[in-house]
Amino acid sequence: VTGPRVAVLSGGVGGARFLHGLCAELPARDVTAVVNVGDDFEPYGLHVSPDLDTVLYTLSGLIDDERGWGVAGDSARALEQARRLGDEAWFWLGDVDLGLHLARAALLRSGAPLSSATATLARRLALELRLLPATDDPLRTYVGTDAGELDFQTYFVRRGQRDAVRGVRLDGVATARPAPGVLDALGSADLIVIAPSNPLISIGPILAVPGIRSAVAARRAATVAVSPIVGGRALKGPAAAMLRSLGHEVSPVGVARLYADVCATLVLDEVDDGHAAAVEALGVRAVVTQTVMTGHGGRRRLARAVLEAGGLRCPVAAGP
Ligand code: FO1
Repeated sequence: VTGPRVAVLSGGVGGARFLHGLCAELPARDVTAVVNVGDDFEPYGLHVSPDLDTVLYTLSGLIDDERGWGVAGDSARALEQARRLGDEAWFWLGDVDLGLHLARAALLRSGAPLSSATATLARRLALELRLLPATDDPLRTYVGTDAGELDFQTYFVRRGQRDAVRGVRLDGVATARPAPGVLDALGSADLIVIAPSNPLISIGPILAVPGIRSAVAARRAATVAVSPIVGGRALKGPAAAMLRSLGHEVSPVGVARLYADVCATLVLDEVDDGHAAAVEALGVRAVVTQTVMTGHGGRRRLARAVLEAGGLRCPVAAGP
């Protein structure tokens, strides 16, 4: 017997935490995550896929919950040695995380596309959800700033998000193809969820892969988005500043405008109750609930609220 199938478009921390709650509410094998790869980066000759790895580490319990990325308690002996040997090593890769990257590098070098390397890593970490990169093709986010155009990790990590964002360019997007399984998952899901991730640099690059936005739009009635903006702020990351500097309203209304063609429902936080009418005026149903994922209970609560907003009842008894 299979339960409802859910496909989730996800970036890093917010999406991973939502997926963690969802996989406690539904059998994880019925969940497919379609994950942003625009942040991917090749330091030290390795392929780092931060959003995929944040999902892998969050769902396997290895995550450093405070930072939201990397492995809890990881050491940095390899990186320190690289620095002693003259490498700037500004991108932090812990020793345990480095181990995952060595395994991924071996899989990719043997000819596996990113999607099958990811499936292998997920299986080896005993994850049951289906974890898909949005695309196997190179798609890289570049950020236009007053200091020039920067690759995403130079903007995000090296320069600490200090530059005002004037534009976002997705290199390679025109020829990127959805990874195997993505369009099938979107077409056959009972519910599609757009996780509370940055609409511009996490969800944007997924929807921009030719074929994905139209596949979600074709399932608009079955798609529920969760606003990552709560009370005029992003819970994590630069979404608020980025929306503002690119001329979007920093509220669930601004989010609803970006998603109005792909989702029929937006879940927004109680503190934004006053925005519900303006969201609905855009033709998007507003569901108001507590969206802040405090602790594992908060992740599960949000997952249940989203399943309910999507018209699905949870087969698993409501937990804490
Ligand atoms: N974020 C940082 O702020 N500094 C880092 O040195 C850093 C290293 C890193 C390594 C692996 C990984 O999976 C994520 C890492 N992140 C780091 C986070 C990452 O850059 C961002 O969280 C995402 O790209 C934004 O979604």
